[in-house]
Amino acid sequence: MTLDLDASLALLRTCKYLPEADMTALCARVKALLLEESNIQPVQSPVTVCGDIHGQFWDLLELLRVGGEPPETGYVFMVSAACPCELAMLASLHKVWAPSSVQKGARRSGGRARCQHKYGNANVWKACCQVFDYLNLAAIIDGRVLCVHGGLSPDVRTLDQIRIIARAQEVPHEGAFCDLMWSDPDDIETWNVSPRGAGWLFGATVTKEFNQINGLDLIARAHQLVQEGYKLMHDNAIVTVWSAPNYCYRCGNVASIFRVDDLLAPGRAAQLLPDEEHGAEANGGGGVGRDHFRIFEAVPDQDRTTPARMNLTSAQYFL
Ligand SMILES: [Mn+2]
Repeated sequence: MTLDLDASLALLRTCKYLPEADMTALCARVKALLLEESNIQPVQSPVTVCGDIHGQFWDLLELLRVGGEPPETGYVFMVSAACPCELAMLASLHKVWAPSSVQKGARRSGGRARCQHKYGNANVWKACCQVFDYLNLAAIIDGRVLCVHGGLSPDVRTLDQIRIIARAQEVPHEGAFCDLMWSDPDDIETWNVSPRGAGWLFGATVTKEFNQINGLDLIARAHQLVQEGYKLMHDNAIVTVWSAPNYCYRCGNVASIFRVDDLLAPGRAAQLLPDEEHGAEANGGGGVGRDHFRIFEAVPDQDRTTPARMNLTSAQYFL
């Protein structure tokens, strides 16, 4: 059968499940595209970078409203914990529709029962798992901004070391692949154990050295709730982007998306005024300021229907 992408996307946007045949066909199509892609998918600016959305489906629609609709706007999603509806939406944005990149960090857990209940079998669940397994590990924008879900690893010094990781598997419990998914920047110099029990805490020296060795201006990552939606750290060498407003519908935070455009290009950074709040005078992504971030809030309760809440129980695992 032929998959009608426009009709499927229209249905998905009402937060309805696709018929099983359409869902598995969509997953197969996305998997075929992902198979051809690098662990670090090259992306050109202008592009909009998004962090965790955690199954807050109606807020994903709000994100697209604020950020611009694909295919006119390209996206990099540094997601984790996708639910089927959200996954299909992201998947259909990914290449099938727009120059988007959706990264690994998405997990298998927490959707099987729903798929089983809805479809009466695990076929959609299995198809989704295959998409999760083939998602990229990272994206790189104009060769200068690395996008990764978590952060850095003591086992990874160069981008080429990321490019040779065997990614077609569930996230391992340790090692470079695991660290890229779950590490966090911290106010330390080098490395420390992570309270998450997976990945590492890494400091400013680590970030700056990694950027210098690999010719990067900036690392964009997600994975940590930020009340203000984004947070620049390590003298603007790394930024956390958080895109789930009022996380779990109780954290009271705003969300952000990060617009990467030619303002980040070499030579343009110096023309920007320093960002007063974050102090952009230092090295790293010196040209990054608050103008690059769009802040948005959660869709009001009355504008969400029940399916959007279906991921709440699985949303708590790690941020
Ligand atoms: Mn996460």
